[in-house]
Amino acid sequence: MNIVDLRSDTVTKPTPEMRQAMAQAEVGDDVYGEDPTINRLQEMSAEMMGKEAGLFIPSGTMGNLVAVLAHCQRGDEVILGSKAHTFLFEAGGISALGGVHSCQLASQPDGTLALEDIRAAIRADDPHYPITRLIALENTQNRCGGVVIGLEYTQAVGKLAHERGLSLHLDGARIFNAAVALGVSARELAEPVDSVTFCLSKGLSAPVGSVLCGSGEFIQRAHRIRKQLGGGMRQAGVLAAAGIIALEKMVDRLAEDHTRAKHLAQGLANIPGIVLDAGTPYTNMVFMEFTEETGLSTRQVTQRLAEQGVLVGVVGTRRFRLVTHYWIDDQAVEQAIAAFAASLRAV
Ligand code: TLP
Repeated sequence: MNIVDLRSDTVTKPTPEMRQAMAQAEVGDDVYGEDPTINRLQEMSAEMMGKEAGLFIPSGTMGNLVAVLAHCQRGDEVILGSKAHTFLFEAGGISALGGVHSCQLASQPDGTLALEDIRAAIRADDPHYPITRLIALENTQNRCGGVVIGLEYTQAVGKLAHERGLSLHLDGARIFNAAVALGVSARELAEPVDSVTFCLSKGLSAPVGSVLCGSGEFIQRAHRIRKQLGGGMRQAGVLAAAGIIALEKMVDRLAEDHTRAKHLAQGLANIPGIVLDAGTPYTNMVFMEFTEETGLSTRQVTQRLAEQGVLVGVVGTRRFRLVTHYWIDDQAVEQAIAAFAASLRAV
């Protein structure tokens, strides 16, 4: 049976071209800065993000952690969204490992933080308070539906941050999805921010890795922190080689994932018992619920879907996230729609 894995775009496996590049990659000891493939990936990444330098990091989670620790001292505060990945899904690393305090503002349905909320959250200079040091945004915003944050908004937050002497970090795990959806370059989207992480191992299909980009001085600090966290890798050029293919070949095709997500949503909308989130999909994620009237539990539905080869992400009671990616073709979309129709039919 063909398995249609819609749980996440993190499940993507490397393409044949990536596997070939990995096998042939020139490598060296990256802790000495001697891996030519990693150096090339970092240079390409910095160029694509419009920053001075880049740093290859094992995961998006570590990328955000390194960034926050490079911006903040212990006891400093980062302003972020209540639905930010760094707040929800990074195991509290910034607090546990960095002693960084978080100020969570309500993530708005469009993925933004209200500018007036940010303004009000910036602390006065008072010994009772932690020092506000950093603002963090996420684009696309995962838990707000994979929604795209516009350029003007990011510019407004950048302006506010810099006027108040703060830095702005962007969790751009899916910044290329945002760029493709908006028809702008990732460089433009990252222009207002001081640092940005993006993932090679999601929609871009590389097996491992993220890149953190920022000023030369910032990346130097980040380099030491990555080492402290045990993220200094040696001959990881075999991984970076796949990342280079990801950047060269896999960015523009993300539009196909967005189109397939739309087809998937259209097919699901016709099935009695399914309610799609308003506006979904914005990019490669479809968020949906099935109604209580179906008389089925979340577990029953996921089991029925799995029996038909369809794997979905459970994000709440009767609530799923379905993510399209390189390994989901038109036929997989049809298989998923048919499986939902069959699974939600009366018990
Ligand atoms: N997100 C994963 C899960 O952790 C939820 C997913 O399936 O979407 N930033 C954002 C916005 C992310 O969505 C993720 C992964 C990360 C950072 C972390 O990346 P990794 O998994 O490489 O640590």
